[in-house]
Amino acid sequence: MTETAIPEDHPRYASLVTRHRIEAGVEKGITSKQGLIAQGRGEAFDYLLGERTLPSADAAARAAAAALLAADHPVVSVNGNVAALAPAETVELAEAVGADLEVNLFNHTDERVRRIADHLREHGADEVKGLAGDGEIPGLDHARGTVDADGIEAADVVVVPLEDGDRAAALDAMGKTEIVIDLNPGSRSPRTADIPIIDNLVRAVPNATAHARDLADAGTAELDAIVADFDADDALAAAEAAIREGSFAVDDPE
Ligand code: PTJ
Repeated sequence: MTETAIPEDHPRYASLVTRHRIEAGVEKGITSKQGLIAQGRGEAFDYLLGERTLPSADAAARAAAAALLAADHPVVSVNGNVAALAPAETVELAEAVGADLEVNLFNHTDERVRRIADHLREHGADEVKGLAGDGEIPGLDHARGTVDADGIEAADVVVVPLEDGDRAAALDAMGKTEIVIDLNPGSRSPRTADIPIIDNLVRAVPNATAHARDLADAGTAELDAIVADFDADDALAAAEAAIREGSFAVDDPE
């Protein structure tokens, strides 16, 4: 079934569309096969969260927008799942906050970096970093630690959606402000993040963009206050509580 053939009134429409996008991403050579597994894990957590943006995740998206707008050199990192699920929305977020886009892969191949960069350009990006590979994240092996010297290596604030725990920890050790989007509040990467957004990427990215547009005229003091008011531990605890105490309200006819 193609994305357009999925009936919009299907009760699992949003979930089916995201599955289809990941599948198409694998076929196009931009998403790794492991991306299919990551998607399944994410879906399970989204189901437990009620497939909605929690108020705590909305507050995190606002804090993320504020941190990005206040940054000197923000970068949005893009992997194979992000490129497949929300390419245009990711480009829009980067534009709204003045961030660079950089392809940075867990399962790195130059070919996939090139394909993802092309895919992002097809969805409106001008410049996409990640092809130079002349910088590094110290403490990781070569493939996973390779970044652009004038991109992630030089960034002060980095958005790392669906990141693996090792790299999140290594970026943290470099002193960067990390914004992680991940549906699992128990995963190491959101636990390492300064701003964990426990939400589905397909909801979190446009939500952060909407907050960024809303805050476009805010001064540095206001942006800093929004970031300072955000409490990462509270956000993680709120998501965990929603999972543990939630009911199976989502109707799944399959
Ligand atoms: O394209 P590459 O080579 O960089 O590989 C990307 C993946 C995602 C395959 C790689 O980083 C990986 O294997 O990640 P993990 O360790 O499986 O972690 C993925 C995390 O993302 C898990 O905690 C999932 O719950 C979460 N996740 C999956 N889909 C979504 C998500 N979080 C937010 N939105 C989603 N749509």
